[in-house]
Amino acid sequence: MNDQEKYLFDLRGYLVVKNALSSTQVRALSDTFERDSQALEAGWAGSDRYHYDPNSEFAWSCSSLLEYGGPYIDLIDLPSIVPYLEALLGPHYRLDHDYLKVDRTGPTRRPLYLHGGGQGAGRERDLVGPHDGGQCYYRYNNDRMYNGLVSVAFELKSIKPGDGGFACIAGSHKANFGLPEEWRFQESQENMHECVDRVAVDAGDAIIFTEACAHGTVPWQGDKERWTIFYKYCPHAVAWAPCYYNSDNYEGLSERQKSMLMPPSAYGPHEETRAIWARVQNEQVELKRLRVKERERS
Ligand SMILES: O=C(O)CCC(=O)C(=O)O
Repeated sequence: MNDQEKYLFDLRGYLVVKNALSSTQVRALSDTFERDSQALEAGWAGSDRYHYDPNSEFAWSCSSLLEYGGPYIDLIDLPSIVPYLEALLGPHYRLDHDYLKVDRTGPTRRPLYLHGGGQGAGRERDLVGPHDGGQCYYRYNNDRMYNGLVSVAFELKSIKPGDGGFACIAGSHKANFGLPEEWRFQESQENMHECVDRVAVDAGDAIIFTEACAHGTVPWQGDKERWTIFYKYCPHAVAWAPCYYNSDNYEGLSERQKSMLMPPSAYGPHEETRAIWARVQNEQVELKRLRVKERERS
């Protein structure tokens, strides 16, 4: 992350990384999603943080884009994004949750709902974390930036000005006053306040933003659809999703990717913590084995 990018991120709370994905990656990610007809129809895949299937075999493990494997595993620790995450979160951080959403016109079109907004300004009206105890922060000290939650939005299709998509109030990650409530919700683009920046990007670009910046989705009115993959990262000591990853559930992870999927703790990817979670994960394997046996018996 160069000095210009640091300046802009600190000033505005977001940054566009051009060509974060190659065209081959965009195609592979899109083709994989397209084959999942149920998710395509729903316009949604992955875990966010509320979607938990109580019939799931694994404790904590809500569905995740990582189950698609291949190009979705590569996104966890993507070389074009790593320098930004290191500058914004420090050398160690974890992937907290992921999802893919489709924005389209028609009855499923989402209204603008601005959320986030510096220094806990959103308070209980805030979607990011009404009980986060101030963890949705942005601050700068000791010559570096600190963030409670950083989102990487990978755009799989180009977004023209006026289509809709990501929007934010640039600079609001440092705001001291709460967002005026009358600007928070809008059903259509016409009534959005002019202080809301709309961000047009090309397929393969990534928008990196701090969740402390008041942000949301502009109601879609493009001719085509918007397909966006979100990977959300936080310091090791912080957790947003109530469901954690279990790295045993996914194939072909590097050691670094495994450490980024570890459940939260201030120790991070420390030897002791690894040992604790390795034991928990082994017990999950045993639990699964016993469940299958029980099912076969009954
Ligand atoms: O549609 C977008 O890019 C914004 C998504 C959003 O509001 C979020 O990730 O919290």
